[in-house]
Amino acid sequence: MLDLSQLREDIKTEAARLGFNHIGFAPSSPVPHYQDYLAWVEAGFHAEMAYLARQDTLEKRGDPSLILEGCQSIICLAVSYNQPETTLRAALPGEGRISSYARTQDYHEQIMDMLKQLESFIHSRVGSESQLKSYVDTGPVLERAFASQAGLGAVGKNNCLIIPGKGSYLFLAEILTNLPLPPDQPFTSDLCKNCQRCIEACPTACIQPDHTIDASRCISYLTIENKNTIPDNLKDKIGHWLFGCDVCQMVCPHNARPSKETPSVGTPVLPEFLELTQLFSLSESSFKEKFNKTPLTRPKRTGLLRNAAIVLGNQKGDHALPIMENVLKNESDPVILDACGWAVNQIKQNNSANQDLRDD
Ligand code: B12
Ligand code: SF4
Ligand code: SF4
Repeated sequence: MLDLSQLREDIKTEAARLGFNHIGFAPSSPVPHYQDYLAWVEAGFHAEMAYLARQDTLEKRGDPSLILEGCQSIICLAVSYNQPETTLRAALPGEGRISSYARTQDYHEQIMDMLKQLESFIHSRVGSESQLKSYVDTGPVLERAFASQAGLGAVGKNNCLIIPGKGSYLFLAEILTNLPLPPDQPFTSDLCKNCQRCIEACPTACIQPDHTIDASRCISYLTIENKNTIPDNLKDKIGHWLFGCDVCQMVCPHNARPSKETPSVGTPVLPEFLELTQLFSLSESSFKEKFNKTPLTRPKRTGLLRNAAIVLGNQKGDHALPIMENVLKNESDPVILDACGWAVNQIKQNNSANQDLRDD
């Protein structure tokens, strides 16, 4: 007879050995906050991320047994990643900032390896007939809502899963299973109370009052997932963010003094701030080589150069002008051209405003 409580304890021990920092168990049904998710999609807040609104994935998000037949439990896991070193330093002229999660090698592969090892362990204990399905980020699963249901922590107003005393610089992952593992108590405390810091600090004011965000305005979306030009009214809000955005986490008091955990995703391979003008000399192949296996390949060369041009336009530094003008002459990609054209205008307008001041 299988002792499920003992199995649960053994899974916890093995998960910790593999490098998972937190673990909790949730029943797979009912799906927490599914109606909130549907309302979010209905409002169009998913922007161009069509996969989030596809009928088949909508249904799977609402019913994990459509992903794994007979699904009964979700083993929710969290892995800490490296926190920003210098919390509030702005980029120096010519530099762009990389969000903290993106500085190590791509987490998907690393965490999936850990999940596969945990799967093997469970199979070794209960036999291969038990059904297991692992995801990290890319599956049609409400990862934050389930992590909270499994007792890990609360979803803050900034929409991030926060673990008390540990903060929110965490990746989430899960294993769906047909094993009826005893669940944890859901996390019910409100960790935000009257705090509004993230809402006030968000550069694009995209944080909604209901623990969700309007992704179409979020800098993380605009600089990573968005394949097109960035709307002019949002370009200046990007500030110094070359890739992703950490503002709503950096201002969060739960990240002020979290007890640091050893990240299992390794040490950073990219700096916190990257020199921007050098990016414009990268060919497609040298771009791939330089950022190989890091998240910076996600927006491709086009997206990263678009972002770099916008940051340079925001900084209005004269030194970038000849480089931007050269790109305008030699580049054919409309997305890069749009961003460089805007940047050149920003720098020139700034120069003539300074000239006017000198003339006065
Ligand atoms: C699409 C996506 C994005 C989009 C949209 C983000 C968003 N906030 O909706 C964009 C590209 C903008 C994005 C950005 C980021 N992302 Co992202 N993203 C996802 C993805 C794939 C789906 C998220 C989603 O479904 N969004 C729709 C909203 C409505 O759902 P939700 O975020 O799950 O929110 C639910 C909870 O708020 C829940 N809820 C729970 N408790 C409570 C309590 C109350 C009172 C209420 C009302 C609701 C509520 O209700 C909502 C609906 O179910 C998940 C992976 C996954 N499969 O879940 C990663 C994920 C959320 N991203 C992650 C990360 C790390 C980031 C960034 C920090 C990266 C960066 N530095 O740039 C930013 C953070 C931006 C932010 N403030 O949320 C992590 C978050 C880890 C954490 N600690 O929360 C995840 C879980 C990936 C992972 N496996 O680690 N992301
Ligand atoms: S990631 Fe940046 S832009 Fe997106 S919600 Fe947070 S602060 Fe706002
Ligand atoms: S900054 Fe304040 S309101 Fe925002 S998530 Fe953190 S505690 Fe909650």
